[in-house]
Amino acid sequence: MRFTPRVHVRVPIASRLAVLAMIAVVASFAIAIPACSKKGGGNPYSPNSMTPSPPPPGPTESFDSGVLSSGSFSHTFANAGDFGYHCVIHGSATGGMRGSVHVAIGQPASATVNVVNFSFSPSPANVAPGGTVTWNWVSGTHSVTTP
Ligand SMILES: [Cu+2]
Repeated sequence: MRFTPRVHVRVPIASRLAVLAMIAVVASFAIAIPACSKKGGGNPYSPNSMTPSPPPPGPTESFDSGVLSSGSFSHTFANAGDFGYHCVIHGSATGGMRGSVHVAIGQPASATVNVVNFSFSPSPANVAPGGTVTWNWVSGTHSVTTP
């Protein structure tokens, strides 16, 4: 028969209660961690749900060449962003004859877009903030119009 030594240590009741209190605190932190989170700055979630909030509205540009069959139209873009436009005869904000302008730092100060064959070429046109886009009517009767 083997002899297994046992060591009995008496732990005061106050120490036992302190350990139980620490366990309770750690458990409550674990419960408080939300089920979803996102790294990075800002709070992308609505206060009372885990549904992402819609992005804040960006800068807008408003321009309208009117319906033209020849000549040109220019617009200067103050802010960076992506701006769509369309022809009021052959397109809309969501379909048909549409184009876009990409305004970003590092792009050229000006761009030229041909209005030809029921399309805008190139699209997107790229310019820097403060840059000007000029549309040249090559064929057909069209407009350059923001929604
Ligand atoms: Cu058109």
